[in-house]
Order: sequence, then C-alpha cells, then structure tokens
Amino acid sequence: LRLEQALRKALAQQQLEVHYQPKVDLRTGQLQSLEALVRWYDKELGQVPPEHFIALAETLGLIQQLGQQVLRQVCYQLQSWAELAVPVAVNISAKELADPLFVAQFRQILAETAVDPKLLELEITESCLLPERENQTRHTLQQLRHLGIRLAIDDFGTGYSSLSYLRHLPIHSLKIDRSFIKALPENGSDKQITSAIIAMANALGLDLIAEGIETQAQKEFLLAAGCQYGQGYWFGKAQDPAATRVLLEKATDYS
Ligand code: G
Ligand code: G
Ligand code: MN
Ligand code: NA
Repeated sequence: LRLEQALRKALAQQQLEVHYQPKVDLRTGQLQSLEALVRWYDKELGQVPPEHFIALAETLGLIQQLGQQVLRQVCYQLQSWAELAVPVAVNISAKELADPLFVAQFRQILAETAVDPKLLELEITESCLLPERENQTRHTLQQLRHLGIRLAIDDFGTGYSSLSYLRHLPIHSLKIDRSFIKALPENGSDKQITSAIIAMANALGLDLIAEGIETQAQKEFLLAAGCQYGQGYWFGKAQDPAATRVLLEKATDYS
C-alpha cells in the first residue's frame, strides 16, 4: 500500500525519469540507437526496480499514464537531441497496446512534440502477441506503423508467436531475449537456438538485436553468427540524459 501511494504521487508529480541504454551496430562499433528505460527514485523507498512498479502500475490501471509520461519525456528528449538524430526505442506493455485509446494518445504526443516519427521505435514483448487477440493486435500495429514509427518484438524466443503470425505483422526488428545470450558461447544448444533465430530473422527480412551482451566472447560469437546489432552491460548500462548526451557527442567506439 505504501508503494501504491508512493507510485500515485510519483505519477501525479511526474517524478519518473527516463534513462537510455546504447544499442550498438556490432559490425561498425557505432552506436545505432538507444533504449529508453524508466527509473524511479523515491526519497523514502530509494531506487524502486522497474519490474516492481511496472507490474504494480499494470495492476492499478496506471500503466497508460506511466507510458504516456515516458513517451512524452522521450519525445522532448529527442527534440533536445535533434542535431544528433539518434533513434530511441520505448517499451510498452500488453495493457497499453490493448487500450483502444492507445494509438490516438500516441498520435497526440507525436503532434504535440513534433518529433520525427522515424526516430521512434516501440518495443513490444512477444507475450503481448496473444493468439486470441491476433487480429486486433495486427490492426493496432498497422496503425502505429502508418504513423511512421518502427516496431520491434522484445524478449523474442520466450513467447509463442508462430512464424506465420510474425510474417504478417508490420514489424522491423526482433530482439533476442537475453536468456539465450547468457550462456554463449559455451552452451551448444543456446548457440544453435541463437543461430536459428538469426537465420529466421534474415529469412523474414527483419533487423536483429541481441540483448544482455555482457562479455566480449558473446559479442564476438554473435557478430560471427551474423547478428548485426547488440545491447548489454558489455557496451553500457542505461544512463541519465546528461551522461547519454556525452556518449552521443563523443561518438563512442564500441568495437
Ligand atoms: O530497466 P530494467 O532492465 O530493470 O527494466 C525492467 C523491465 O521493465 C524490462 O522488462 C523493461 O522492458 C521494462 N521497462 C522499462 N522501462 C519501461 C517503460 O517505460 N514502460 C514499460 N511498459 N516497461 C518498461
Ligand atoms: O525486457 P527488456 O528487454 O526491455 O529489459 C530491459 C532490461 O534489461 C533493463 O532493465 C536493462 O537494465 C536490462 N539489461 C540491459 N542490458 C543487460 C545486460 O547486459 N544484462 C542484464 N542482466 N540485464 C540487462
Ligand atoms: Mn526492451
Ligand atoms: Na528483453
């Protein structure tokens, strides 16, 4: 209950902050884009982990409000980084995507902030793609696609989306879930699964990004196996906007 009250207050006072984690082009070692990750520091509770307060916001019906605050912050941030033209990906949860008002509210924030939609990507977890909501989800994604933004399937490999379903979705990229990356390059079956996902993404014409890269050996394996993009603590954790601007301005080399 304390957490609930604190979260309501944090939303009312717009105390959530967005941090940014680099996504890297493994072939060039250049930063490709950023992932926006929400952070909440409460004076009494300290840093609250996103898994806790996002799940709570979903339960309390506050996730739409949270998502809109995050998106608005990201759009204003994109404005202030306009000369750097860096794409930013935002996570959305299944509850947001299922909200019939989601697309209209999204469009409203784009209009209000006048960002170039090409610089925005939405990360949708694979578990959002419930088979029984297939048609509605496809329709929503098509509307989002028509706004000019990019769409990615997050935590790919942990859900149950069929290939035929994926093939009919207007998406641009897949993010391989970090559970498959963790034991690379030692684990033989994870190597095979990863290689199969890489082949599949190529066959479907989708960009592929591996999450949770923590070692040089993981990075080298993925690069050699044909995965173009990567993200993880090996390259850097999410950082606040000021630290992120420094990364962008000095054109950090991640190779
Ligand atoms: O930042 P961290 O790795 O601790 O994030 C934990 C989880 O919270 C991840 O699953 C991530 O996708 C999710 N998450 C982070 N920021 C947001 C956000 O702004 N909106 C939603 N819906 N989920 C987020
Ligand atoms: O579900 P999603 O993929 O959006 O989760 C993003 C979460 O993963 C964030 O909380 C982020 O802090 C975390 N994360 C990012 N890179 C790594 C990594 O290399 N290792 C681990 N364990 N977590 C990571
Ligand atoms: Mn994500
Ligand atoms: Na993920």
